[in-house]
Amino acid sequence: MKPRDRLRIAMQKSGRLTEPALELLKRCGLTFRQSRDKLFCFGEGEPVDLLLVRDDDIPGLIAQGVCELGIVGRNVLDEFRVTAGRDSEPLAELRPLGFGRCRLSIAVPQEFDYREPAQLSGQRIATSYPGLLGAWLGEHGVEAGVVTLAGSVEIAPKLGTADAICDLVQSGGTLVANQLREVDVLLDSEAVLAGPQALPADERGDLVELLLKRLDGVIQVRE
Ligand code: PRT
Ligand code: ZN
Repeated sequence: MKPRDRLRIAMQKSGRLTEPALELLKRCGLTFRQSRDKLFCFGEGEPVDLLLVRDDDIPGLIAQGVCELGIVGRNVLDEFRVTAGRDSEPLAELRPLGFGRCRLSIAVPQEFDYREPAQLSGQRIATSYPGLLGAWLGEHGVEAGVVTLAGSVEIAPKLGTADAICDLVQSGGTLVANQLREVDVLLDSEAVLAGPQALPADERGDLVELLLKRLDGVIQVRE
């Protein structure tokens, strides 16, 4: 790929992380001219541009070198890290960002008397995170069926397509509404700044260093 002298940051186009991510970048002194299609935003002060994409695409875009940094949930970053092939560029969590907090948890129907992971043996578990769930089941020596769903995971037990679920939980309201109970936490998540393990050895690497310094200042003030 041709070297670039401007830095690219990928972030969610429209969703829970969009507003807080834009706010954080603004506080780091970055402002953007919004383009009409809103996929690419040109940075006005520093040579830093934004790519507005689906959150699921962010780790792959960093791994391919399309952008240097991404703001994404740890849940999405770690799922990519668990499932990416060995040839894929290894990614790093550079900073936790303190917003978008949630947990990736196992939840079971209210009547399931859950005490330990071993009880999931032979059960079907619906999730959008087959990599992280598979790793957790492996750690606990549990062999279960993993049913991968893109969305609406919480209704799978009611539909009879799964016995339990592994999904993101924040307030717990969605679980209650579906007569489910959170019983084990696989991952504590929040938005993170993701990047490649090895930063580019050119101006873009220097820009990342500058941005990290500003970010640390902003996060310190907020704490
Ligand atoms: O379109 P795109 O693919 O970009 O968006 P998306 O729909 O995949 O993502 P979005 O905007 O829903 O979430 C983006 C990120 O926000 C996630 O990857 C998490 O890192 C973080 N986050 C924080 C959450 C939640 N809280 C959350 N509560 N993501 C999803 N939820 C969902 C959860 O899946 C469940 O359906 O909200 C429901 C549970 O919420 P409670 O409050 O009822 O427990
Ligand atoms: Zn998504």
